[in-house]
Amino acid sequence: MKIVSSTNFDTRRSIDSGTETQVSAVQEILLRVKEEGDEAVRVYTERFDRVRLEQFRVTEEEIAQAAGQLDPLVLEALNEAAQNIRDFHARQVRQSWFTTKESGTLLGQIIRPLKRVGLYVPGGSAAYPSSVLMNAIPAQIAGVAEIIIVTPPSQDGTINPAILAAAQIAGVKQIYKMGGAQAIGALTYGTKQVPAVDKIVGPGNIYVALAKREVYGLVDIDMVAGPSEIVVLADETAKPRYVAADMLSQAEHDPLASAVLVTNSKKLAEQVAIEIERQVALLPRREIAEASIRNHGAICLVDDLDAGFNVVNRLAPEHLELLIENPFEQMGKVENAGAIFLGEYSSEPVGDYFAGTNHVLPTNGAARFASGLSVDEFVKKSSVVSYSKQDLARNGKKIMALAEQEGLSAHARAIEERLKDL
Ligand code: HSO
Ligand code: ZN
Repeated sequence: MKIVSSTNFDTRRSIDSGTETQVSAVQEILLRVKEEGDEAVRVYTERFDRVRLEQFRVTEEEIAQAAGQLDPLVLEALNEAAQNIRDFHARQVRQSWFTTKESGTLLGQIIRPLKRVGLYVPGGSAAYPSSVLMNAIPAQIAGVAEIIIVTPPSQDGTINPAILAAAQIAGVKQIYKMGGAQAIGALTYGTKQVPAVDKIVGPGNIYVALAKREVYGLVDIDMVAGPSEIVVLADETAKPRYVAADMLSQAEHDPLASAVLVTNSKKLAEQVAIEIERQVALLPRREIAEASIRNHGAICLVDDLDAGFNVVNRLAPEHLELLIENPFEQMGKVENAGAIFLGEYSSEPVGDYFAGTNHVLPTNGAARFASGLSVDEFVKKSSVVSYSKQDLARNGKKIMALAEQEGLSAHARAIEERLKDL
């Protein structure tokens, strides 16, 4: 693994915005689903997932049977993780508020949940039950009345039991066997079998991402998450074994994932490079992890920790581990990071699966301006004004002046009509 002493390197990747062929294929699928509903979804499911389905909805029996097919420890872990995620996200709930002035005017903000949310869950090897919990539970805590999962079926028309079990634990009962752009179309426009939603969240392949981009505005969407990233900021007190293992934990996600060590210790840098080579060879997903480390991995040697924090803030990583002597004293120096993990027992997978924090986080430098998935993404706010007679009498002329200045005299007149009576 390369050790770079320059602090100029960047891990930012360009965002895949699809080829023209992909974009027009997605547009055509969306249009057909809009016009033909379930029948179009049926045709595309047959073409892409190689199974013909009359009913898309997963039955209650199918959901109920799923848990029994899982290792009991996995089931127990999913249940406990779900509770931790609930506890963490319950603290994010914000209250509606009202404030009254002495003049009698009342202002406020009402927070209401979205009514219906669609959650896309990828199929195949990227079907993560943990992601079902991470997306569904914040929606539920926000008070979303209907959460709908769409996920592509396998060729025999079944759904991965771990996905169904996670959905059941999260309390999601509406699950539809459909994937790709056709599922995004069904959620956006609604079909006889699938109700239209207000927002679509969850990761997917390029077709799903392009379809979400196309329908944005008709429905809301979450951000489009890129490949996983980890930055470890470590000093000489860090254990090279841990640093390497944590970097590889994210490298195994994707050949495009990025794992970076930033350290002021030359010795640690050298030891981690050796450890990564040793550990990567032992991984079942070795090829993926190796490609990630080769193309998007780096060890960055800095003069001191302050220089290290500068690099971290420039990278604005999705995940940041602080494996340094007094992480709490230094944490304030982190300006940009999706999630911060402090101390040697806070290995990133703790957060990926279990601690309760969300693992849907801003990637590709977006931590400069964006945050991880939270309850906030499933609510909307209405502002409230109840203006008093006294305030209108006092401020009516000012409002009229602003309206006239913008050339909007009907606005001014609406105020004037009332001023006549005051
Ligand atoms: N680290 C991934 C989430 C994940 N890890 C799911 C395991 N399963 C992106 O934050
Ligand atoms: Zn992960």
